[in-house]
Amino acid sequence: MRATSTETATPKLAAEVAHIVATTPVSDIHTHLYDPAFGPLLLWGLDELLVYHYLVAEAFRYLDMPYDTFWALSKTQQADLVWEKLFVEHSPVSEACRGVLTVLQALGLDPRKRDLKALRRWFAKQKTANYITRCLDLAGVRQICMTNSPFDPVERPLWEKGFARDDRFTAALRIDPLLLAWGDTAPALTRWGYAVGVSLSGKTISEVRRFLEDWTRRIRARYLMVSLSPDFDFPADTFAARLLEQAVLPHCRDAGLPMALMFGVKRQVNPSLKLAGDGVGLSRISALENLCARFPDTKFLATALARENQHELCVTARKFRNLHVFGCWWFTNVPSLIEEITRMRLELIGLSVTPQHSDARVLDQIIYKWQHSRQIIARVLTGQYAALQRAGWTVTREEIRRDVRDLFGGAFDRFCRGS
Ligand code: RAT
Ligand code: ZN
Repeated sequence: MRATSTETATPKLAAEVAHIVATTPVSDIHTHLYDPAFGPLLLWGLDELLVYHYLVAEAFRYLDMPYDTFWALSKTQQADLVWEKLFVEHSPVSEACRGVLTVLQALGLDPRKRDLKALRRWFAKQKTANYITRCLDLAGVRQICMTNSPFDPVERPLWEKGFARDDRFTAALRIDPLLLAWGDTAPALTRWGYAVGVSLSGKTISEVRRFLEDWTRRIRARYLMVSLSPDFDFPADTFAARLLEQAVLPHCRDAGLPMALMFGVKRQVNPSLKLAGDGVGLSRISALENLCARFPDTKFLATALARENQHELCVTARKFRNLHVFGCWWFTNVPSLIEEITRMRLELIGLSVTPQHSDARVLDQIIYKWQHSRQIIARVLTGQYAALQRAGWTVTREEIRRDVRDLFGGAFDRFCRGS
């Protein structure tokens, strides 16, 4: 069998890259975590880790109770069941299960006795403020970008009231209801003082823009974002395409902010699973191509959920410098696919990419998501540098540092700044 590039790298090169990747702080550009000022919205701890929807979906493969019976249980009881099914009755080989163990190990806890109660006692003693710092340190994360929705009734009042920001937490303006459920959203905007009608008249469009301006300013958004279903198309005679074209993209251009498009989620293929019930489908990357071509002065961030969309997405990024590809999202956030996708991206678009985000919903998850991804990114990068060595090019330590800084937030920041 032919040796892979990583195997032919010198141990010194491999160790140097691994060290730099392990110690370069990362800016996590998409999470579902919250500034501590949001109190209970910032989830952390063992039970939250166990009832993560990635794990709940897996547990239901072994559970034989009705869905509603599970949902009627307390969080602790749900966590007990997930633990029993996924860690005790079977070995926890899936990525999401292994993640829990990586977190416990990094925190210095030993789960080998399978004693959930003892582990819970340790978590009960932690204080939020210290714990946040501990998780960020262990994960090597310097900044966390939240996902912030003005349409969320729990989140919205705090933004309206205002609070002292923790500067480790930045914001992104999530607008799925605006683009994907306009019929329900228009009345809400009217209630909040924006004079919109259901048909997209000139007045309605300028009021939607005013809404976007207000919220962009209020939360200090770094970008705007939406997750799209596989059938999203552009141009198209849909509210999503028309609102994007007439209101959202002009706003992004004028505010100098990117629009993040996350392609390929099939919402609620199994509603009984609630948050765990979404699936994946193949998207039309041609829609993104059309957007990038039609709006050359607007910046787009994009990721895709389907493995089969990844190559076309990279090729699109080669054609449009107003497009920045990011992350191995959700179902692609497993080692085999991260490795394949990251290598393909480096081979096709070099270092002008942000290879990973965590998508963490529970603070502690940043520890495993980044530890696991860092190992793979280091391996892929080492392989690329080894191939350069064979072509007669050597990279200096400072150049490796520069490259890794770019992958871990530098290229993203530059893209957002437009320089
Ligand atoms: O990764 C997830 O937790 C998903 O449920 C989604 O939130 C997805 O990441 C999204 O942002 O739509
Ligand atoms: Zn997400």
